[in-house]
Amino acid sequence: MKKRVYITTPIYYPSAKLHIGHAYCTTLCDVFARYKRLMGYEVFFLTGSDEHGEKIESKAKEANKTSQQFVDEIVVGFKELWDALKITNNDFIRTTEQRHIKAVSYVFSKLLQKGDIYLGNYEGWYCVPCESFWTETQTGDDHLCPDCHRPVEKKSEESYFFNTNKYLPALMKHFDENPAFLTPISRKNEMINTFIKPGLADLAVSRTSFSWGVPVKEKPGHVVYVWIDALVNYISALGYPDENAEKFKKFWNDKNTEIIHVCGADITRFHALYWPLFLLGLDLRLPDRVFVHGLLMMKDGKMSKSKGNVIDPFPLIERYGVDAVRYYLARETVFGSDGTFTPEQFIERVNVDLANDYGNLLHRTISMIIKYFDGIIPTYQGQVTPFDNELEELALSTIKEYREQFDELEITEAFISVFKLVSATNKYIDNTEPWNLAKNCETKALASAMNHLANNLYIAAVLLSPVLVETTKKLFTQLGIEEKFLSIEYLNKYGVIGGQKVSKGIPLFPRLKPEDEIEYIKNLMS
Ligand code: ME8
Repeated sequence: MKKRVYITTPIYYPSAKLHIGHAYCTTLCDVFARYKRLMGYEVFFLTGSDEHGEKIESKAKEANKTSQQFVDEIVVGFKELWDALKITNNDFIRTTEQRHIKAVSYVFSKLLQKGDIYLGNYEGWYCVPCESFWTETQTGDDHLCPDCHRPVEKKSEESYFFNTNKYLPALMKHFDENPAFLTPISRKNEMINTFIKPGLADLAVSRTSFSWGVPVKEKPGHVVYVWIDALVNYISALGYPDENAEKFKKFWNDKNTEIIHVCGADITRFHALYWPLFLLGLDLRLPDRVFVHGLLMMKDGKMSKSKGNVIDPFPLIERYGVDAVRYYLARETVFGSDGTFTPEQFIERVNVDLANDYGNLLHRTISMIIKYFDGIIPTYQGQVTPFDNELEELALSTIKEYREQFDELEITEAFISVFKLVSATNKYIDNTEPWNLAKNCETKALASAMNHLANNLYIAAVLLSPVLVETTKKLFTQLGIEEKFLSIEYLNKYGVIGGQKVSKGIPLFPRLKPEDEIEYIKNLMS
């Protein structure tokens, strides 16, 4: 069993402000990182910015700024967003940092010396926004980029290429031997059918048409093309090329570390094919998993500035709180599938799950404990009411299921499991009818009911803590539970909570008025 995890997000382009799609990926990785820490793992969680390339160079010119000034300003906004979303990354790598530039130069030279990179001439169809060359067949008769569907232009330039065929058999073997390497499985099939079967093209790895990049020291005029530059962040952040660097030894070279790259479906082939090929060229270990998440769309299709349907996460966080936004992102769209952002679903998710099911359960429980037991949670007495056994079994099986799902990155499913437990706990109130137990002076059964409610709320709160980073503390405070109980070790046995003094607090999630809030969110789209 691996006890360390290295998890990465893509490093985003600072060509514009980040939107809800970027927030989606980073939040889900953060939720996973927090889950693993909760389970006692040592985690290194990395995100960053991919700052070189033609697009940034031209955007900076348009804005009358140097490329460095331009990216510096935008990256401040990245970091502010991650702070607002309470992202717990252990490092933030910028590709313009010296530590990264040094690694990229080293990688390029090493692959060149080994003969894995050769000088050639590139002719192809180029998409400037995606910074990708495409073949004739891929762009079709209309010559449109297969990814973003914008027109591509014919380009020819001297370029270095990475020889993909040399390591392809080794990569295919890795695919065969590690079925979980690329998931969801549909992505693996897509890679094999779209890229491997027709023959994987050698990848252009240098450019002469712009200068905002890491210079190829062996050939003045060439800069390292964006994908070697970008992907190397995953090791430069750990100290590579110094293979004795503490972090590199611990989080890359040690087999006890599970290495997980998360990326969107738009960049699967770079992570699942080219990156492992580069690593094989560098004689480095391959990652354990590449997990591909789907893209968040808007009702009218892809998010884009020109359509005016981009959602900025900041005002959402400000108005609804960080936990509502994090929960919506983790719960609404199955991690691994495409999803659609709608204001209606956002409000419904917050109202139904968080305000009604979860928040209300806490409110009802606390009110009853105050009313019937002067605010002290009765201690656990085993199974007393006819409904206790079933509820306990469900709680314990939920913990198990949740862990299995989370370990497989089935994050949405894991939270669905927790909310089934929350619903069953609400149902337990209807079944046990505490008000009748009180009326009939069935004190032992009433105490047991209150204890089970408190214990189930506690379990749900611990399981939700990777996503609800502020609410969990509020719930603990209202139930009088000490912070040390926010740990997986207390979840092995049912009934640890009891004897605490509860206190009434403000509702965890106020109920939102759908019409007003839907209008508010619609006005945020720009
Ligand atoms: O591709 N829905 O950067 P990028 C969900 N620099 N996720 C989305 C999304 C959406 N609508 N839009 C973007 C790059 N993303 C390169 C990466 S990595 C070595 C280099 C997320 O700024 C998703 O994770 O275009 C996607 O893969 C990534 O942002 C692309 O970010």
